[in-house]
Amino acid sequence: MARGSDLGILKEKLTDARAITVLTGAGISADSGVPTFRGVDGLDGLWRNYRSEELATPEAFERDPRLVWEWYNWRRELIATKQPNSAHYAVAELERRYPRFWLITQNVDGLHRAAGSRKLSEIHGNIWMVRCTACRRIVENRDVPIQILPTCTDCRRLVRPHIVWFGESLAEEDLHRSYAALQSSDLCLIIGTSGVVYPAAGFAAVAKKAGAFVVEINLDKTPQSHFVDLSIQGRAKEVVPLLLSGC
Ligand code: BV8
Ligand code: ZN
Repeated sequence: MARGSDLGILKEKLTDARAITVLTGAGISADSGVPTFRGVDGLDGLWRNYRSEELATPEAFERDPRLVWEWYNWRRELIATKQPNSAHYAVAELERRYPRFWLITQNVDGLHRAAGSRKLSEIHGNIWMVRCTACRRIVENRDVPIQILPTCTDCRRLVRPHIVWFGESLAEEDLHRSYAALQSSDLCLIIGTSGVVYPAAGFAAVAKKAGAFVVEINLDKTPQSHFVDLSIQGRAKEVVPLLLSGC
């Protein structure tokens, strides 16, 4: 559980902070019942024993778009019944309290937006958005279940999830916005991520190099725990709301 002294240090940093950047991963949505990727109850292996790195690739979609859509449909059905938790709401509240604030999330579940966050980059996309494989038209689609090989409302060609797959680059705008925030913040909070997938796994180093005080809030230690200025172990829904009192 989070040590009082660590929380004390973090609250001090929050009091002095002028610009805050938050990076989140699947761990912040775990308390809402959304499976994380790795870890015992992780996504990997949960659906027909496939690992996300096998299905979340352009090659897998090329090979078998029906299989990939069945997997995303299964995740959409799972996420559709989930609500943001107190950690998502606390992050949205930090956005209201700090004029210079940006949220970078790796999560495609849309729960940050549902909690009221607006100053955010969903760097790996959003599971409720689809993109046409022909005319690249991007539209919101909240059908549950979704038609298994959904087509474009414009040109009727096959659409794909508007999500960044392994081997695909992030959107230039998201990369630019994320680096600008990381390089201009004096406090960076890294919440619920195992720090394995790049380029997001390199963001803590970017913030630290720019002089930010970097704090990790995570259930378990991560490859970054030795690197950050403060590593707090605990559940996001318990620790993150504590940051609001006294700052
Ligand atoms: C790219 C959308 C240019 C899909 C995702 C450098 C070195 C090595 C490899 C690479 C590299 N650069 C690029 C690569 C390749 C690759 C990569 O990083 N591979 C990894 C596996 C080594 N990266 C890419 O392909 C990226 N593109 O770089 O393009 C390029 C291309 C090719 C080659 C060079 C350059 C694109 C990556 C994006 C892929 N898409 N998601 C979908 O969701 O369907 S990634 C996906 O996995 C998530 O978005 C997230 O990013 C990642 C999962 O990580 P986490 O969110 O952290 O989740 P995880 O389960 O791992 O951990 C949860 C943590 O929470 C745990 O620590 C746990 O302890 C904690 N926790 C659990 N419960 C709680 C909690 N904490 C608090 N409270 C709780 N209750
Ligand atoms: Zn189209």
